Amino acid sequence: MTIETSGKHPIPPGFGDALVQPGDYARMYAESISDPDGFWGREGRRLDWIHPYSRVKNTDFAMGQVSVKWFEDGILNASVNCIDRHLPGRANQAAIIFEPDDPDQPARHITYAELSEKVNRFANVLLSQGVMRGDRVVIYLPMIPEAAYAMLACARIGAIHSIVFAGFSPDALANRINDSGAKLVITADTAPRGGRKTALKSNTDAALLHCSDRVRCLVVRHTGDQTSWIDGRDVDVLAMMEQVSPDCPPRPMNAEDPLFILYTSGSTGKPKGVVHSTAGYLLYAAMTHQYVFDYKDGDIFWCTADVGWVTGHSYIVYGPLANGATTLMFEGVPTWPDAGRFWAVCEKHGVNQFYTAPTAIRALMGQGPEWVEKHDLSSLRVLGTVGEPINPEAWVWYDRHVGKGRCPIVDTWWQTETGGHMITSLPGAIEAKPGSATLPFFGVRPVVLDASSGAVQEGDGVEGVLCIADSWPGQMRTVWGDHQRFMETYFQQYPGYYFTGDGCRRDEDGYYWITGRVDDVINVSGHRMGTAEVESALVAHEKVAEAAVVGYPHPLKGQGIYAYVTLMNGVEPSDELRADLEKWVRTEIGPIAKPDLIQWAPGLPKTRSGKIMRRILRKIAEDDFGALGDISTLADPGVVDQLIENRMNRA
Ligand code: 6R9
Repeated sequence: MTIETSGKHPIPPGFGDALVQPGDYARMYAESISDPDGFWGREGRRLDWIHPYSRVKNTDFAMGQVSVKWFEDGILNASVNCIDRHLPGRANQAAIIFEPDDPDQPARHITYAELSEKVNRFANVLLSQGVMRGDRVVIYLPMIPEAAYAMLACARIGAIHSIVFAGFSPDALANRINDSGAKLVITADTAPRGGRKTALKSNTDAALLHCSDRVRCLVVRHTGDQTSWIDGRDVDVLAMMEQVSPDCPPRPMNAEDPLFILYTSGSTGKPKGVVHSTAGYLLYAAMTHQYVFDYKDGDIFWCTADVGWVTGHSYIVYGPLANGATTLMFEGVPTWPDAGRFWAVCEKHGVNQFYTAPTAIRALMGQGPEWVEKHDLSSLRVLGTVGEPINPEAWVWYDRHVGKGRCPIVDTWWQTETGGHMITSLPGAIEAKPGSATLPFFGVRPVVLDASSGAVQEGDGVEGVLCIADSWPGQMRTVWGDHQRFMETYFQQYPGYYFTGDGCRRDEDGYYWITGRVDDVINVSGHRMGTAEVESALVAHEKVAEAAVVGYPHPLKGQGIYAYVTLMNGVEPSDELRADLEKWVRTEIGPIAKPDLIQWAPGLPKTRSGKIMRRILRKIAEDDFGALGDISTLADPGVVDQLIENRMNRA
C-alpha cells in the first residue's frame, strides 16, 4: 500500500465547537512566544493557589548556569488541585474508572468524593510511617487505583514519589530505591496482567536485600495471594487505611518543590532521575490534556499507558484529575482475552478520547479489522498516539477502522523530560499529516540545528537535530542529585538550547517530522532503552567479554534490540548460552530489555583508538551492509566480513 503523506488531512466535521479553533491557534501561539509572562501568567490561574505567584518565568539555558523556575513565589498543593477543588461540583462524578484485567470482574467507578477519602487516608498512613515533606517514596504498583492514591497521597504531604514500572526487575528497583534515597516502597502482593501474574512483593523482597534495612514496605493486598511477610518492615496498607483518620490537611508547597522523580534511559549505562516541579508540571499537564484532546466536561478519557511511564503520570493521573475529568485506568493488555479488548472497553465505558502507542496499533492491525468492527465505537471523538513515530500504514488503519474517518488523530511528540506534549496537532485547529507530529504547542519554540555545526536551519524544508530554544513550564528541573549531569546531557552539545536527542525534519508547510533518536537510545515498543544499559547488563555476565547493542527495524516493536556478544576466551557459543543471556538481561533490567537477536561476535569493529564503530554494527543489524561507508579507519577490517556472514537479521 502506498500512502499519500505529504498532503494535509482535513479536520473532520463536528469540530466547530472545539476549544481551539483554526484561527485561534496562530494567534495564541504567537502571543505565547512574544509575551510568555503574559500568556503563562494568565494560564497559571488554571491552578488553585494557596498564595498566588507574582513572578512567572525565570529561566536560563546558558551552559554552567542552567536554571528553570516558573511561578517561583507561588504556594499550592497538587492533590488539592486534583481533588479538593472539584468536590463542591463533582463529588459524585467518577474521577477514575477502573477496568480490571479479567473482563468478568466488575469495573469500579471511583468518585471524586471517594478519591478524596482514599487519598487522605493513604496520606495519613504515610505520615504514620514517618514519611515527611521532601522524603522520597518509591511506588512499584500495577495499574490499579491504589497507584493513583499513592501518588496523590505523596503530593498531599509533600513527599516526592518515584514510580518504578512494575515490569522492571528487582535489581532495577533496588537501583532506583538507592539512587533516590527512598524511605519507603509501596508495592502489591501480585499483579495480574493478560491472565498471568507478576510476583511484585517477592520482587520487592529481592530488591530490598540490596537496600538499607531502614526502608519500609507498604503492601497493597490486591489479589490476596500469599506472600512472605517481615514484621516491623512490611505494612498492610489497606488494613491500615481503615484505622487512620479520613482527613489529612494538605501541605502548602512551593511552586518549584519537586512533585516526582521518574527514571529514564539515556546514552549512559545509568538511568537518570528526571525531576519535575509541582506547579509548572501540573499546569502544563492539565493544559495540554484539555487542549490536545479537546477535553470537555463529562467526557470519558482513556490513556492506555502504564503509570510507570511519564505518559501515565501526565495523562492518566495529573492532567485529567487537575481538570476534573473522568480518567480510565486499565489493568490489562490489548490482546487478552482477545484482540478486541481495547474496543470492548471503549464500548463498555463510552470512551470519548482514546490515547495509545503506535506499537499497540500495529499489533492490533495484524489481527485484522474484524476485532474492531465487532464493537460500537460511536462514542469516540479524538484519537491520540505517542511514544514513537507512527508509520503511515498504522495511521491510516487507526483513522479508518477505529476513528471511521470521524475522529482527528493527534500525534503527540514529547518526552519524559518535557512533562507534557510539545509538538502535536489540535483536534479542531491543526490539520494532521499521517506520520507528522505537526506544529508546536503554545509556548514551545522548536529549532532544527545542523547536527555537526549546530547552525540554526532557518526556513522550511530543512532537516537536522531537534532542540528547543526556550523554557516551558513542564520542563524537567534537574537530574536528581546531579545538576551537572542535567546540564551536560541537555545543554552542552548545542549551547543555549535544550537538546532533545531526536532527529527532525521541518517540511514545506512548517510541519515537524520526528525521525527518531540520534543518540544511543533505542525505542522498543515506545519504551526508551539505553543501548549502554543493555551492554552493561550483558558484560556483567561471567561468560561475556564484550558486548555492543544497537537497534534495528522491527515490524511490531518499531525497533528491536540487536546484541553483538564476544565471549570470554575458551567459552563456546551455544543455544543454551543464548537463552541464558536473554534470561540474564531480563533479571538485570526487565523483560523489555531482552535482546531480540544475539549474534556471537569473535571480534567487534573498532577504530585504532579502540572505539567500537556502532555505525557499522547498526548497518549490519539493519541488513543494509551494502552501504557501510568508510571502514578504512578500522583496526581490523576483516571482522566486518565475518559479522556480515553470520548476521541474524536477514530482512
Ligand atoms: C512521551 C514519551 C521520548 C522519545 C522521544 C522520541 C520518541 C515520543 C513521539 C516520538 C515520534 C512521537 N517519541 N513520542 N517520536 N513521534 N509522537 O514517549 O516519553 O519515554 O521519554 O520517550 O520517544 O524519540 O525522544 P519517553
